[in-house]
Amino acid sequence: MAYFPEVSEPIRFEGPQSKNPLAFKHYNPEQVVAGKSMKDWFRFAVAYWHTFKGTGVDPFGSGTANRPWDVAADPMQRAHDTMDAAFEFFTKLGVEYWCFHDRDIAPEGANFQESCDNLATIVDYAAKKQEETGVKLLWGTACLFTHPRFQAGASTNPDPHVFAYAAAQVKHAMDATKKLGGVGFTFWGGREGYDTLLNTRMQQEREQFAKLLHMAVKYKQEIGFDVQFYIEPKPKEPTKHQYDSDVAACMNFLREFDLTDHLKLNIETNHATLAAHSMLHELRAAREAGALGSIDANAGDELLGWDTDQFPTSVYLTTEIMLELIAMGGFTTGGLNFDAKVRRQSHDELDLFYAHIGGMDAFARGLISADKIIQDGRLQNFVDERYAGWSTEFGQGILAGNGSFADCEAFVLANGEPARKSGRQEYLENLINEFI
Ligand code: XUL
Ligand code: CO
Repeated sequence: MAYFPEVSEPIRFEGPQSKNPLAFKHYNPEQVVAGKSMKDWFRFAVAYWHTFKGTGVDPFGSGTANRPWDVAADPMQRAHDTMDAAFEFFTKLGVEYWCFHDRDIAPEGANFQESCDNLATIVDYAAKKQEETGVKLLWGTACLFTHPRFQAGASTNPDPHVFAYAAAQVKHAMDATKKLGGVGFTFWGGREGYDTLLNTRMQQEREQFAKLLHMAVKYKQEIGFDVQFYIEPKPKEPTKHQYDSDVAACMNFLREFDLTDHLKLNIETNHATLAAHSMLHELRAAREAGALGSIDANAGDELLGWDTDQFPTSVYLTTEIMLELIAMGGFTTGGLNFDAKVRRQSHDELDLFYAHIGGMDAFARGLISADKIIQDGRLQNFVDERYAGWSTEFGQGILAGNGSFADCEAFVLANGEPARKSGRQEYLENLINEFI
């Protein structure tokens, strides 16, 4: 059975003149830009949870979405049907990767063992689908935040019984990811934070989180699973304060608990903005720390202070992202995962295509603009010139750690007042706009 009959063949690139809403206007997978094909730059992935399991429910109303694959009475039948719909969608859209939480793809059973069995059954089915289609797994993860047992957190729970549950669940989610050939595994601390400090031992909870991650490192070595772990910063929601609140907090956490060799970061746009940072800031911070692993591509609403997880459509945003990605030389294990959901009123199946096509086209335009900005060279030259003083013997001496207050004083006495130079922000903003 076809779940997307209106899309009879794979979405094709038709070029910027096309008026076909079911065609790419800019994303041309094999087109080479900045030395690599578009598809290799992006490594697009579809997020199983939003696209196939999202219902459109909000705090004021029930689900609105037509999801004909998620209707059978038997939960395992629904899980199989959903997997069919997912692979039909991946292949028609033309993405190479997908991402999932264990509980997105298989339902909780009556007890832990039954949940594990459900997962194993569906993973076998997904493995077959991957083989048939060539679609691959970008990363897997464990859902440690939906079930009521995790109401006070998973690894950061005051009760070690819940910690044990979370760890056991991660073990099986890692097995599932390995079986599906996943190249990454993500830890988003769903409820790893607090609602109130009045009942919380903050430092102990942070230590508990680190202990779980160390167990995961040990386990991946035990099972010979060559996978890249990611931690995904988010400052709040669902908890008031999440411990891995932004890139800086995550880097501090990883250093404090000796985990920097084992985890990179998965940066999400709407999480960056919730943390009162731009996506550019978070990407820059992670990249310059050598820790940028993967990206959850979405966007927030400028006026809403929660995680709206919208599809990215701003070419300015995608240009900034691609400037960072090009500077990094592209992903190794990571990719652009559309951790984004269609709006509640966009309730039919076609909206899922429009949303992803729009996101992919926005990134294609961002890549092309970013490449032009780099080719043009004026932006880079401006920055190089701005910092030129640090290339002198005096500047280099300070950076090498050989400077002293006495040297600085002598320099000022010899050279007098520093000349001020304009930061030229408006000039640079205009320059960027030349290419967008
Ligand atoms: C939640 C979020 C998650 C993670 C995976 O805000 O981004 O979907 O990406 O658990
Ligand atoms: Co995410």
